[in-house]
Amino acid sequence: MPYRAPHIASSDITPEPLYLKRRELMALGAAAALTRHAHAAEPSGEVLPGVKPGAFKVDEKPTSWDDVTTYNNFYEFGTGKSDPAEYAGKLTTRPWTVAFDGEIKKPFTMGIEDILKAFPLEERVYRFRCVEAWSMVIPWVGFPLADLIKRMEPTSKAKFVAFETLSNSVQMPGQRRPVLEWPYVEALRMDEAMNPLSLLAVGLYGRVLPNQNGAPIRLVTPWKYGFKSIKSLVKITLTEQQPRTTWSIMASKEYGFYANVNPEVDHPRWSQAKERRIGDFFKRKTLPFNGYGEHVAHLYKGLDPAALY
Ligand SMILES: Nc1nc2c(c(=O)[nH]1)N[C@H]1C(S)=C(S)[C@@H](COP(=O)(O)O)O[C@H]1N2
Ligand SMILES: [Mo]
Repeated sequence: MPYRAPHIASSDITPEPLYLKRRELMALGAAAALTRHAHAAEPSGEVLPGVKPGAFKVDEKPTSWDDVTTYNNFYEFGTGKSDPAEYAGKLTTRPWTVAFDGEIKKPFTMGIEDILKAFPLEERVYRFRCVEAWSMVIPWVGFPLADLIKRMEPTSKAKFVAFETLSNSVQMPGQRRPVLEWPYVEALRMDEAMNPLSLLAVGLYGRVLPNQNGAPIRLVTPWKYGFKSIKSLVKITLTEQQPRTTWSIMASKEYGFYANVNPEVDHPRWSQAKERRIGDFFKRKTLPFNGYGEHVAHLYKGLDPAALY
């Protein structure tokens, strides 16, 4: 039987009678959600000091703290949407060290506290579109990836930026199962990484990033599908060759290197034309580059758009 990647939009594969049942269930779920939101949790956790308003802020209602922190993809803690919130408490994020190496002047490491001191933090409210056709609006706290890359002092051979998540099957029980090849790895082309939109996030809603969202530091590239936004980073490497990336290793026909949000290029198993904004009932149209085309479309001039999924 051919391998079926676990990234599945269930409404697109469920047979019709079951789907109708699901819709009834969803109506019940919506009623439950209303009750839940009547006393919805306020943002919690340690407040990050000195956060300035940032350059990019979409004028759309942010997704609730509850939804952003309980509906997650973080397969190191299980493949269910509630698994990361349930199990990521085991992750130890202090002390935490990130290694910088590859095509740079001299390899070095930095502790998370020093990273927080070295880079001024700003808030950016970004749209976030998962390849599974759901989306959120998230008020991140972080700093531009470009600032960190400048500090790495790239050599002239540095063409790509590779990212690696922590490898620790004691703290990350999902890594005991071969759901993906571990550790999770992702990468950007150097000009994508240097684009002002590329963010290293350390917080949410003005608070320290919850573990389930990729503490203590994760990438956010809002014009790309969510899987590019790799969590809990321990290593950043500049390379000359295009690095391997987790989802393209897993299912190369379904997930490419660029992973730019494109409503016109369907996933082989479902449409990417629309998305469900978490918290909304009706679907909305997905925008090219997730609405960030004016900032990033120039990066892909001359490349076949179908090759950019
Ligand atoms: N290490 C790691 N990073 C990851 C993932 C993962 O499973 N492991 N899932 C990706 C996917 S598919 C999405 S949609 C986003 C989800 O981020 P969020 O839970 O903060 O919304 O994280 C991405 N980064
Ligand atoms: Mo995703």
